[in-house]
Amino acid sequence: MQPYRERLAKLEALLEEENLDAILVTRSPNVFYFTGYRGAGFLVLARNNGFALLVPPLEYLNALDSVKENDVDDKVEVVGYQPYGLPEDLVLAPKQKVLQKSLVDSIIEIIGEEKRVGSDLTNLTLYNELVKKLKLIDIDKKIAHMRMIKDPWEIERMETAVAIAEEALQAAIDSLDYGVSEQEIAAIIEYSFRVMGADDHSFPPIVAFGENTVYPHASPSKRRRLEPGMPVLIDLGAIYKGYCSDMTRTLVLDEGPEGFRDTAEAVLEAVEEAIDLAAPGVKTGELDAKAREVLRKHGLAYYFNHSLGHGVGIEVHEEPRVSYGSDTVLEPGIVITIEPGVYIPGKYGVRIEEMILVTKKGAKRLTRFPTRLWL
Ligand SMILES: [Mn+2]
Repeated sequence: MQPYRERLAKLEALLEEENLDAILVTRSPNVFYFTGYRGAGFLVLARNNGFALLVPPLEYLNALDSVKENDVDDKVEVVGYQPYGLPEDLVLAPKQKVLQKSLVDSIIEIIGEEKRVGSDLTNLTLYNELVKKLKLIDIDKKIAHMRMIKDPWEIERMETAVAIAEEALQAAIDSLDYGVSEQEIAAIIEYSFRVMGADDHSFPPIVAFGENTVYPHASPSKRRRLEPGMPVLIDLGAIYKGYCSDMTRTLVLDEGPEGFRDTAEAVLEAVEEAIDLAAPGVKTGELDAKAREVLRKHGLAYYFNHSLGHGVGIEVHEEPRVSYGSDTVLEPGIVITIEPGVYIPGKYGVRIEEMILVTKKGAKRLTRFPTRLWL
């Protein structure tokens, strides 16, 4: 398996297609996608000059190890730059290549001036510097599109990230008891992630009790403690070898608040109908419309105040959007979440989030944890 050679070849192809002199990849999820390198630094592809991984001195050894481990050390040259006035004779590695220049000047040295450069640049300060010397062309969407279709090995990593999240969710549910705080449950999730081999969380876990469930992105509180009648909403995701999971469950330990059960059943119906519809050729906006249609039938669509879902991969939120009017056409290899929610102000919120993989035949669920967690 040599995934990174294939990906570097995709970047070379993009250089030709867009008639560019160079490509400058600045966002770390994109640098990771093309090289497997995780750390500060930019990937530069210059016509006639090949690939360079431009890194600050403290990442030099890490970058050297990474290109070797990912079998691209013959294609990608690790180049240091010296932004902080460190000693010129600084020793980073036996055969080091370090430019005694700032980041901007190092980029220009590799690429040259007045070139057509495709980039995913989002840093305004850096843009203002570079645009004086280069013609910059936005290729962020093109890279996002490459990342959208997952390779089988990426899906395997995401399946492991889901399995870790589901074990952590079980540990959290096992610890639920009247009197426990949201923050204590969040801590159990974080601990479980690390013990089970996750790199990290894909976002700080959301644990909400009672009225706190009406905030889709609630922060766990150390003061809010579980009381009888409160619903519990847990939204969590782990990162495994660079790939994210993301899932949500809403549950009750008792009957819950008035109307909770019917609302939860309606949300679950919206999940099921949207997943049933997902297949190659369907637009992501159609999935969102389907979930809204189900909730409207139950008189609950007013309370669904976010998108149905989003792509997941190296980032927990990435292309495609799965929202009102979005027109990305599903293809095999796309991984998205399906997460309708109903948030009734002053009362309670319910969200259920599944992760699905689009296959030739339809949708394959990556999440396996039971969804109906009420009486
Ligand atoms: Mn999500």
